[in-house]
Amino acid sequence: MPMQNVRTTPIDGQKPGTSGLRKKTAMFRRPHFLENYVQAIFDGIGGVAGKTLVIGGDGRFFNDSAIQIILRMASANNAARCIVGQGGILSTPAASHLIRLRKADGGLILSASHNPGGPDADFGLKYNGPNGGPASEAVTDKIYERTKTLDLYQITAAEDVDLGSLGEQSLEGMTVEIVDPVADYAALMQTIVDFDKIRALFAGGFTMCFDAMHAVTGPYAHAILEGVLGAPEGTVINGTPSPDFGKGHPDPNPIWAKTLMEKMYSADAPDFGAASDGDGDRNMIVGRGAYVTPSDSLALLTAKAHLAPAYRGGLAGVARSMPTSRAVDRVAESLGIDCFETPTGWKFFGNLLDAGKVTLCGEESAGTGSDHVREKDGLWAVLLWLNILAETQQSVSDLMADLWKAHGRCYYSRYDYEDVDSDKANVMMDGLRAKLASLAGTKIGGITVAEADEFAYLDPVDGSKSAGQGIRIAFEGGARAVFRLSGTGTQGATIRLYLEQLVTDPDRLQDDPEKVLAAVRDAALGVSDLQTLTGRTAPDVIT
Ligand code: VG1
Ligand code: CO
Repeated sequence: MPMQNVRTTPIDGQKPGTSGLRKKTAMFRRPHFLENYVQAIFDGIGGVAGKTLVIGGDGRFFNDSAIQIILRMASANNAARCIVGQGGILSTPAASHLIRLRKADGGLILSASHNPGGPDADFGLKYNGPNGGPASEAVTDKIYERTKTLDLYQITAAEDVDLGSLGEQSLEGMTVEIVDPVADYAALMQTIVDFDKIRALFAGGFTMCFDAMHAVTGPYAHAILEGVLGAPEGTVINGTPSPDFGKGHPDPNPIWAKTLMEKMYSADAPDFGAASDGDGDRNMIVGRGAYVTPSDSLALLTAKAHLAPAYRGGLAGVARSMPTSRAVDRVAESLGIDCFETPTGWKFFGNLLDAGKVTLCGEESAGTGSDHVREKDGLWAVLLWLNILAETQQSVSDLMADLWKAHGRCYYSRYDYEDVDSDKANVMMDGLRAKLASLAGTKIGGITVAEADEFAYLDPVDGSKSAGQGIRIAFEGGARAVFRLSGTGTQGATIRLYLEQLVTDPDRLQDDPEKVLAAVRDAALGVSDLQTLTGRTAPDVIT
């Protein structure tokens, strides 16, 4: 039956960013927009004839309709099989795992992650390769090139697939297999962390609050934390995925996960708090009255991972994205293992993980992961923390205090200036770029620049190069400022300013981050002229 070739014309602006293509939902719903992009993915990876694809998303508005379109296109392009999460749901790490487990040829993940969802909010689509990880730049470049020449896409005119029924169905000769989105992922987690230890922890009265932020981790957290691990019912809050995330912003940071933060800083705070984002790949960790920055969380997990069964033999190495604080570098050094610095975005960790050079990796944006999948993994990070808490019987704040005592503390903060006029943002970045060569040795506000450059990455595995990955200015005395433009926004430009100050003085390990970072903040604003050039006197979000 009816396979249609639909004539189309190239659509501008289909260039994948840090993590796939993200646009306003309304844009994705325009005639041919989704179809063009999906056909460009299929063509860009050399066609899907005879291939197996994993498909699922974070359940946001348009998730299910988009999946129906993708399935009809996969069928028309002669794919052999599509494995789809029931109800169209798969968290990003669960999708990555399924691709690997089922030896699929790749997968399509429908999500705009931490961006809000709904008809007036954001939507996104990302292709992951056979290793389960986000496509490399070489592949996304091919996909983008194809979007510029596309004049035809293929789609069948079949009925909708029933996404609710587990098992196999046929769509014009292609097999559609609907699977439980949680089962395989939960089984994988049991092979990594010590479930018995964590079960005993909860049985002993340990309390926790996990905020799923109305997003995809709800079903996973209910099943694993409250189901298998025996945490009391009510441990998981906001645990039912909704198409607009309860009209919230599913971004696990102290600003957007305000309810959880208030709880954790109240008199009857539980022992442990955590949150995850829209598609389940990010995590926020907070102890009783003790927020842990994602950079510090990566450092702590690196120091203590050996307490979990999967990492008992030690870590091959670790990696962090460039703007992530250098706390993990110090832990890696003390362990005698390599620490790699990569550009922002999980796609740059894939080669290092595949080559066995690193076991753990992470980003300042609340992403942590390991070689168990090829995506960052929110719930995994929470489970690894639980394993460590169970083994050490220490509180979160004591664990952090010990870490800082041993390695010094990297005070850290990120300022986001959102929806800035793109031209103005570029003028600021260009201005900084022009100054870089002459900055070393100059004194800005009371601190002296040690070195300044624009980060470029040479992949040690395949030799590929990625230039223009952010401007970094290191100061004498352990401060650093990084500037980059976001690659996930859907409106204007977002300037990210990352601030860091290393303190090793044992008497200054419990200070107010804002005060400690004041000097480097002033220096960064001074050298970039950010406020004058963009007209912004304050960031929209500070995390
Ligand atoms: C942001 C973060 C980056 C992360 C990316 C995708 O990118 O800074 O660390 O990998 O989002 O995360 P950018 O280009 O906006 O800074 V997610 O959870 O949106 O898949
Ligand atoms: Co995400």
